Amino acid sequence: MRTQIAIIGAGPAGLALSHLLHGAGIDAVVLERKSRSHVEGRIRAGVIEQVSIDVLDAIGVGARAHREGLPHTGVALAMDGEHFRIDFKALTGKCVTVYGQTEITKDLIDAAVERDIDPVFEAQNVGLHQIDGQAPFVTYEADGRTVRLDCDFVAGCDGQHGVCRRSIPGDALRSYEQVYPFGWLGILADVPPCNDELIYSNHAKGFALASMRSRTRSRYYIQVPIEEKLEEWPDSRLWDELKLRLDSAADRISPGTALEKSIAPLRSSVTEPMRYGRLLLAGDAAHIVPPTGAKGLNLALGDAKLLADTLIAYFQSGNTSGLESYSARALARVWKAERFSWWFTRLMHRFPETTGFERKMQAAEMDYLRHSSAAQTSFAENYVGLPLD
Ligand code: FAS
Ligand code: PHB
Repeated sequence: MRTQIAIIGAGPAGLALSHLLHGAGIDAVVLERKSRSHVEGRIRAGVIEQVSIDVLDAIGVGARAHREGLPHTGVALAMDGEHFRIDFKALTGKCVTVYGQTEITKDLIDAAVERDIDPVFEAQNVGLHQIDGQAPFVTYEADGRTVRLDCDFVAGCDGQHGVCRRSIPGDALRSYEQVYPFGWLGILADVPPCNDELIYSNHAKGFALASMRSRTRSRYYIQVPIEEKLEEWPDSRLWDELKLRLDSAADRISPGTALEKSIAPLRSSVTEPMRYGRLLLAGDAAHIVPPTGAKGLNLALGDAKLLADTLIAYFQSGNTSGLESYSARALARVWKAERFSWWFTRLMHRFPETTGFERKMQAAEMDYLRHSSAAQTSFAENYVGLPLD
């Protein structure tokens, strides 16, 4: 078999890339190791930047996000019983949209099937070959057969635990990482949200976040020690803890049965460069952000757009300069999102080893943010999303 681009992974990065290339008449095959129902069932991000909505519209799959997504013009921050709102619409003219990654993935896959892009699900043991040469190929197993797929390029969109980044020789990579000493315990429940905008709270007992998926489905998170076990958190205990940490909205929190409950570790990590020969990385395959800044999904869609433009320029005009600068251009945006996510995580969480002085720094930073329009504008610019290029 032969294609122009072998795309590994049917997450937001891989699927968006396949549509953008399809729109430019470039042939691609998407290989995904999980089943379609597994990929469509995952509960992940929920806040989308305008830049990401623009990518979905460019692909022609943004209609449902516009119809069912909730535009948010601001966000509430709280610390030590004080809370205030940052109006990013007034400060930047832009807003974000609350629309689940689960729904985006369904929209991308439905449209892919309609357009005969047909991702290959349950493709096992994907292997990359000759990615440092002129004629790379990929092998995988499907329906008990081993398939060889020759291609011009491989797009590594297979997330943090994928095969692509691991296929690059260690001495060709530089990795940067910060692991946080806590995780996020998240709950999804069909109860009305306690507020019409997100609330980020830095409480003495730890961070808490009130988010949502719709006006009838809520998503909440609390900070827990990294070694915490899910079984230690029956729903009732979690709702009590949320009422404690989201004190400004406690009387509006309606408990309900968990549809999904999980603990996710928090990590910042970047792998450079995002290109190795004929392999180009995009999304979580190259970088991870803590979810505090809601940047993971948005970086994945941003990378997909940048990579698509790069490959389209190459195939349409033989222009290789985009290929040469792809990694630097993508990383320029990635590092800014990493910085914002790291800064916001440090501001809103209680670190076990925090000294009195560091706590005072958090309080002073929050007080400055509360009273400075310059600080709020910087926050808003980063939260609504920095331009692609
Ligand atoms: P993805 O991980 O989404 O997709 C990669 C795909 O590649 C997967 O479908 C995987 O099955 C496939 N794959 C992996 N290895 C393969 C192989 N060897 N062969 C074939 N296919 C392979 N962000 C937020 O902003 N807010 C959140 O609340 C939030 N929650 C998250 C919770 C979890 C548990 C995780 C992991 C991430 C969360 N994120 C969140 C970040 C998330 O949104 C990611 O940034 C986003 O999914 C990245 O998209 P992709 O780069 O496409 O990678
Ligand atoms: C979510 O709704 O899942 C969500 C929202 C904002 C974040 C992280 C997660 O910062």
